[in-house]
Amino acid sequence: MEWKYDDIGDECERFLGPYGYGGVQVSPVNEHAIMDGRPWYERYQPVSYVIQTRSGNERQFRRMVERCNRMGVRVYVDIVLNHMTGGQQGFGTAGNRFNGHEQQYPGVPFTPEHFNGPESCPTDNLEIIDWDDPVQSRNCRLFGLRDLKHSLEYVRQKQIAFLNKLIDIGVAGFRCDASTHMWPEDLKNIFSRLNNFNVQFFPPNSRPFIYHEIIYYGGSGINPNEYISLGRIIEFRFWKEITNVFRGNNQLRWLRNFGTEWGLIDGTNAFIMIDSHDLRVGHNGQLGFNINCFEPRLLKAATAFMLAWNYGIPRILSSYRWKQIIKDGKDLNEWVGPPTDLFGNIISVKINPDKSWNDEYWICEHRWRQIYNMVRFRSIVGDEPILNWWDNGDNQIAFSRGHSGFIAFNLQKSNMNIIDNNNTDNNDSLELRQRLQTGLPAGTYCDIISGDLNGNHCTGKTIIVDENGLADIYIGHDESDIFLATHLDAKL
Ligand code: LAG
Ligand code: CA
Repeated sequence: MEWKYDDIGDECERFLGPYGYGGVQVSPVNEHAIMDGRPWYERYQPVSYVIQTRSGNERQFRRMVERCNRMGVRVYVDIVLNHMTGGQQGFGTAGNRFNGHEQQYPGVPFTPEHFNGPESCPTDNLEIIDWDDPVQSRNCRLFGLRDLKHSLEYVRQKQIAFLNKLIDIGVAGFRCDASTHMWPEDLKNIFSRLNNFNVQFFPPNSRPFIYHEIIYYGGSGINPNEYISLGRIIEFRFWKEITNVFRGNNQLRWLRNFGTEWGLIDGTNAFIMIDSHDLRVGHNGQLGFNINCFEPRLLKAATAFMLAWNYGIPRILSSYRWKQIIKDGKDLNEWVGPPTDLFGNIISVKINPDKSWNDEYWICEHRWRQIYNMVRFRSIVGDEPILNWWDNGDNQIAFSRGHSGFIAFNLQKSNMNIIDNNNTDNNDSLELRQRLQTGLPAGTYCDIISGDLNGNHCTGKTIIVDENGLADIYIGHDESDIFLATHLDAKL
C-alpha cells in the first residue's frame, strides 16, 4: 500500500522474489485528485489515466514492472473504473485540472454526458440509497463519486486503452475496485477486449488475472455469483469468519470443514485476505473486530491459517504506520496517508544490513518471519489435500497438507487479550501437548514460526517425526506465537 515504484522494484529483487512471493499488488497507478491532507483514499478518485502518482511516474512504473517480472514476481494493479472524483474541483497528480461538480475531466477527456445522471439513476440526489437495488447500486453515486456510464462505447474505449497500456507494460492482472457498482455485462465487454500478454514476460496467449471487489456478507445484496465468469471474487466472508474464530467467538475445531460448507463461494473462484487497505481502518468492516497490524499476534495467527488452508488465492497487506486514535468505535485518523517528508514526498523504505527497516514508517507485514515463512509453506504444499485433522474439541487444532506440511494451533483466549466474561471453558491456560500425525516423512524438522532455517541450523523449535509420521507437538500457553508449522523444505 502506497509504496514508491522504485522501492517495490528493489523489494522484488531483494525480498519478494527470493522469498517466493508470487506477485505484488500496487495502489492505483493513474492520476487522481490531490486532496487536503493527502488521505490514502485520494488514490480512489481518478482524474485521468495518465500513470503518475506519488508512487512514481510512468517511467518508474515501467522499470518496476520489468524488475519484478524478471524475479518472477507478477504485478497486479488496483483499477478504479467505476467512478472519477467526488464533487470537489482541483488538480490531479499529473497536473490535470478537474471539476467534479461539473463532471469535467479534461485529462481524459470525460464530460457530463459520460456519467450516469437522472436518466439512469432513480434517486433524487443521485446517491446510492438502497444498496441491494441493482439499478441504484450500478447507476448511482458511491459516496458522491461521479459515476461513469460504461454502456457508452467512448467510456469503454478510454478504459480499455488504459488497461491495454498496463498489459503492454507487462502487468499480470488487476484488482477491480467497486465491481459491485458496475454491470457485469459492461465489465465483460471491457475485459474481453483486452490484449494478450506481453510475450517478453509471459507465455503466448496469456490473459490477465482479475479479481473483483464484491463486498458481500450474505443476504439479499448483489450476489458475487453474477461476477464469477469475470474472474476471481474477493470473498469478504473469508476474513469475517476467520477473524470471528481467532477472536474466540467460535471454536477452532469448527474450521475442519471451512469453505463452501460455511456458505462461502467455491475456493477456485475466491480471492482472500485477513486485512486490507480498507479493513485496517474500519472501512467495509468493523474497527475493533477486524484484525490489523495493531494486534500482531492475532494477525500472524489468522494469516497463518489463511496460508495453510487450501482455499482461494491469498493476499497479504503490507501497510504503513499511522497513529490510531479510536473514539466511539471509529479511528479519527482513518484517513491518514503514507509517511511523507516536509515536501509531501513519500518516504522510501530503507532496509538495514540486519534486515530490519525503518519501521517508524513502514509496517512491512510481508517481512514478518511468521508471515514470509507461511508464504513459503503455501508454495511448498501446493494443492495437497488437508489430511490428519486433529482437534481437542475446542481451540486446539492441527492438520497436514498431504505429506508436505504440518501446522498446529493452540488458541488461548487469555493470550489473545480476549476478555471472556462468561468463561465457561477452563481451557484458558492450557498448553498443547500431544503426539500427533504430521503426515511427514521421518526426520527432524525446523518450526518455521518460532525461528528460521538458516542452512542446516534451526533458530526455532525442532519437531522430530518418527517412521510412522508421528511427532510430539508442544505449544505452551505463553509462547510468543500460538502456532507452529513446518514443511518438507524445513527438514534438517
Ligand atoms: C472501494 N470499494 O468499493 C475501495 O476498496 C474503497 O477503499 C474506496 O473508497 C471505494 N471503493 C471507492 O473507490 C475509498 C474510501 C472512501 C473514500 C473513497 C474516495 O474508503 O472513504 O471516500 O475511497 O476517495 C471519500 C470520503 C467520503 C466522500 C468521498 C467523495 O471518505 O466521505 O463522500 O471521498 O468525496
Ligand atoms: Ca457505477
